[in-house]
Parts: sequence; structure tokens; C-alpha cells
Amino acid sequence: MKSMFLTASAILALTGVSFAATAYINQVGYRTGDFKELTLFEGSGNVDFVDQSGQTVLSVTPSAAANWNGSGQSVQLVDFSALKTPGTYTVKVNGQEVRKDLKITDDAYGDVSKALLKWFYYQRASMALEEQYAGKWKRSAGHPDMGVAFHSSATGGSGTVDSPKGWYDAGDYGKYIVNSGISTYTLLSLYEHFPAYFDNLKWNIPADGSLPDLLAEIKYNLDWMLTMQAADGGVYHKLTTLEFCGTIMPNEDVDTRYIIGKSSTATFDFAGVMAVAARVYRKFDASYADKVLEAAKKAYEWGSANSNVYYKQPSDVATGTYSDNNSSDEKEFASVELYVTTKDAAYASTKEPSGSIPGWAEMSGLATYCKATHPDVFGDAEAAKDTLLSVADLYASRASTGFGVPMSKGDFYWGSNSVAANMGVWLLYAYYLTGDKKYYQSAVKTLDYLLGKNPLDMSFVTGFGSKSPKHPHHRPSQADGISEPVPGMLVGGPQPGGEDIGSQEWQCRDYRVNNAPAKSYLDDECSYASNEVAINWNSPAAYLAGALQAINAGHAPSFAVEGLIALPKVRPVARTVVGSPKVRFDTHRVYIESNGVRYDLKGNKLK
Ligand code: G3I
Ligand code: 9MR
Repeated sequence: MKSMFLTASAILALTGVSFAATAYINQVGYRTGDFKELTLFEGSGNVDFVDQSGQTVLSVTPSAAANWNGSGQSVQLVDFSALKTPGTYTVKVNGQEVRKDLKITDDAYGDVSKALLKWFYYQRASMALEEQYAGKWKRSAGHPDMGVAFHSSATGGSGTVDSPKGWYDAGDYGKYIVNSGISTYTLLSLYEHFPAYFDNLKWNIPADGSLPDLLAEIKYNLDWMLTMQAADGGVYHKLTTLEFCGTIMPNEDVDTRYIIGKSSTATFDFAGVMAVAARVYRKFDASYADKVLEAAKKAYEWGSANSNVYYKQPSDVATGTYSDNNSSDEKEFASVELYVTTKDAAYASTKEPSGSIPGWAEMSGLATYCKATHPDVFGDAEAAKDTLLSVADLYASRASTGFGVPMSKGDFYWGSNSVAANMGVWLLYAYYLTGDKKYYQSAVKTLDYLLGKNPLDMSFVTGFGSKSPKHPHHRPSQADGISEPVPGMLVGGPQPGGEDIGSQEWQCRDYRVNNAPAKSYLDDECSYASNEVAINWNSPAAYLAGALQAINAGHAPSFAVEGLIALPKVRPVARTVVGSPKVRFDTHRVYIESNGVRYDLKGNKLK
């Protein structure tokens, strides 16, 4: 039988109504000299870029429309890299104005990259946040975590232990070793890849100057993690109350906190993180490096003898579980990192490299990073590199069509924004190892997604972009009486699981969109499954934005291929450079050479 129904577009065509085009952009901004792309929905004709004086400075024909299974939309990609003059532009599609907020600036990611890092300061337990650092988000100290008792599940623990400091995990005030593991590792790797860049970068946190800000911040959490190790080397799973508290500030949450559980996964995560920390902190504080390395070795030993002690939530506990009944990936992560630090054959590993995107329960991809970037240490570094590149090729090919992002519909689960951010990080590793621009550009596209080039048309980082989350599930932001949420937080992001939907007063209305996982999101405090924040989500976003900043400031990881860094546009260099300066680069950095003397890009003499 012939259909008696007309399609929506046919009706609109008959009535003469046309769809309004939407242009999805990175709302925070595009870097002047960089690759630039927006995504167009329901557009027809050319896309024009109009400057403040009303002049059309660029006109682009979009790519052919393609479907994206994340949102079920048919969209076109618009490459406007040719626009290289800083400014704010209006975007017109077929003559119709669709955006006024397209920004191009030299330092587009500068503020957001620092804010993503600074958020870890806002998550600090056991100390007050002072106005000079925290601004209007200043708050009293909460959770001293001194003399904490052991829950009966924390085997071997007796009496009490002082376990202060550390970062709150997320929107709740718990401290969980498993999630601290991947978060702390990710930030440590950012420093390890770009030490010269982060030695000088500051974002106004309390620091005595003995460490760069990034390492001072990380140490605040490492110090807490160290308190979670038992005398036998095993590591307790978490430090929380028995139940989540209400919507209150840290100092108001005075329920008793316990050390709960002990697990193989927490122990191996701890071992891997401390092994990296031993390398990173050695040049600043050798005795701290020795201490964390000893802790790593003891943990590894306990984990190896107890590799299937899995966390099971006790019946009287209701806080986050981070349970995972497979510790082989955590062990692999700990093995390779301990091997790099010690070169001790006891930590050698012969596991096949994994192509799994890293996550709190899936650490094997981090071992792939480690092997692929240490060809001098691992006999199978080439195999790890092959795996890394084949996964990166898949991400890059996805990003070359559809919405221009590496994610596919199956990637939208709880914390989807961290899946995206980790894909961006993965792509950067491929770029370091090959210098192939397609990986770099795909990483930029991933950051664009997080900052607004997505079907929700919003930046997922609080305080950044024309539209950003206003009501994250984050107790301090909900309870502090300040209308703007704490800045620099990446929310979990869209996903169709709907775990927070229900009829209780603290639950959400159904916000899922059929066949559009990438639109299944609610900017409401109730939505812990799409709008919570978490340290393991901010850390890969901070890595992605921070690494792009470092690369564009002329830095590269020591293992990167020669010529990784594109020569920057030669800008007037500091007057301290005399003679006829030439911009040069080696595997580590871009520098200026003049009369046989080398300078950094600011004109400081290099050794
Ligand atoms: O990994 C699988 C994936 O392979 C599969 O395709 C997908 C589809 O179902 O599911 C994925 O598993 C999900 C897992 O997160 C991935 O990490 C689970 O469905 C999902 O339920 C699980 O959610 C976790 C959530 O706690 C509930 O346990 C989140 O990862 C985790 O980030 C979150 O953590 C909470 C802490 O417990 C407490 N503090 C706040 C924190 C953030 O919300
Ligand atoms: O705030 C909690 C958040 O961190 C967790 O991710 C989430 C799922 O475990 O639970 C939140 O707490 C809620 C609890 O589970 C049920 N009562 C209401 C709490 C606040 O929404």
C-alpha cells in the first residue's frame, strides 16, 4: 500500500518552511595558525565567514553530507583553516546568519587548559580554599581524615590511620584509590612528556616554589594515596562515609568516614602510579622518589601474591564501588611502569599490546602507551606502536567524516566525555610517534567536540564557551550559594544509560533521545549519570588541552619523532637575541639560534 503520510521535510517543502541551519563550533575558540573545522546541520549552499566590519573574508563549500550514528544526524564538515586572522566572526549559511561567536585567537586554549588543571585544587580535601586562590569559590576546610577507622572489609587494618589530603573523586566527597590511579597517572604523564613547558606554567595555587604547580598539585593526591597502603604492601580501596551525604559543603559533611576494602586493582594502580612518580619527582626530591618507589615495589609484590582480591561492596556501604573483577590490565600497567623505572627483569611483561581506550577499569591501553614510547626499554615496542597506530587510524578515519569526531555510538556510556578526551590523548601519542598531521588534527577535533562542536551545541567545561553546564552534579557547586559552578569542570557527558532517571524527588525526568546517545544529556543537578564531574574525566581533558598548548609552544616529548613540531610563524623575538636569529628545532623543542647561541622562544639563553 502506498504510504498516505508525507515526510516532515516534504510537508515543510510544501508549506515553504525551510529548516534552519545549525553550525556547531568550538565555542572557546580556534588557534590562529591551526586546523579549524565546524560541523553543519541542515545547511545548504556555502558557508561564509564575516568579520566585524561586515566583510566576507572566506567562503567555504562544505563536504558532502554524511550520517553520524552518535546523534542520527546527517551533517557536513566545513574546513575553514584558511581563516588565519584573529578576531570574532559571524558565520552565514546561504546568506543566513547562524553564529556570531566564532573566535580565532593565538592562545585559544590557554585559559581553559589552566582551568582544567586548576580544578584539582578546588577538589582538595582537608584544607580551606582561600579567596586569593579560589576567588568567590573560597570555602572552609572539610574532611580532615585524621584518625580514620577501618571498616571490617579493610582486611588487616586495625586501630585508626591518618589519611588526610587527596582530591575528592567527583560530585561526592569520597576518595577512591582506583580512580585516583588513572587520574594521577594521566597528570603525571602530562608532566613527564612536557617537563620544560610545565616547569614554568602557573595557575595560582598555594605553592612554596619547590615544585612546578602541576607537580605540587599531583603531590597533594600522592601524599594521600601513600597513606592508603597497609604494612603488608596491599592498598585499601577507598575512604568514604557509609552513604553519600546530602547536598552540603565539605565542612558540613561530618559523618564518620572509614577506610573500606582492600583490592588487587587498587594495589596495582597504586604501584603503577608510584613507579611513574618515582621518575618524575627524582630531580626535585630524591628521598620522596625513593619513598614512592619503595611503596610501588611493595604494592606490586602484594598484588602479585593476591591478584584476585576483588572489591565487593559491603552490605552497609552505599558509596561508589569502582569494582572490577579483572586485575590483569592493572598488573600490566604496574609492570611496565615499574620496569621503565627500575629495569628490573622481575617486572618484565610479555602481554600482547592492547588497543582498549583507557578508563578507570581498563588500564591496559596505558601499558601500550608505555611500551610504544620506550623502544630502548621494550623488545616489543614496535608491536605496541603498531597497535597504537591502528587504533589511532580508526579514530582518525571516523573523525574525517560524520560529525568530525573519533567517537561512535557505542562510546557513549557513563563518562562519555572522558572516552572522547582519552581518544584525543591516544591520537596525540600517534602524532608523537609519527609526526603525521592527521592524528594532530583529529586530536584538535576531539577538543573541539568537548568545547562545543557537538550535537548539544554546548561546551562541556563549566565556565567556558557561549553555553556550558550550569547545574553540574557537584556538591560544592550545588551548595555554595554562588550561581556559577566551580570553573574548569568537564561534565560526564551524554549517554543513554539513564541510571539517574526515576520518580524519587532526587531523580531525573527521562532525558534520553531515541537513537541519539550523543544527545542524551541533562544539565541538571539530579543527573549524576550525564552531568556529574570527576577527576578521571578532567585529567584526560587537561592532558589534551595542556599537551596541545605545550606542542604549540614548541615542546615535544623526548621520544617523539624528529620534526614533530611545525615551525611557528616567526614572531618578533625578544630583544635579548642579537645577530640574525633563525628558528630551528630538534626532537625536544623549537629554539632560536643566533651567532652560535641558542635561545628559547622568549629569548632566554639555553644551555
Ligand atoms: O565499559 C562498558 C562498555 O564496554 C559498555 O559498552 C558500556 C555500555 O553499557 O558500559 C560500560 O560500562 C560502564 C562503566 O561505567 C564504564 O566505565 C557502566 O555501564 C556504567 O554503569 C559504569 O558507571 C560508573 C558509575 O560510577 C557507576 O558505577 C562510572 O564509570 C564511574 O565513573 C562512576 O563513578 C562514580 C563513583 O562510583 C562515585 N563517585 C562519582 C563517580 C562518577 O560518577
Ligand atoms: O552523588 C552521588 C554520585 O557521586 C554518584 O555518582 C551517584 C551514583 O552512585 O550517586 C550520587 O548520590 C545519590 C545516591 O546514589 C542516591 N541518593 C541521592 C544521591 C544524590 O543524587
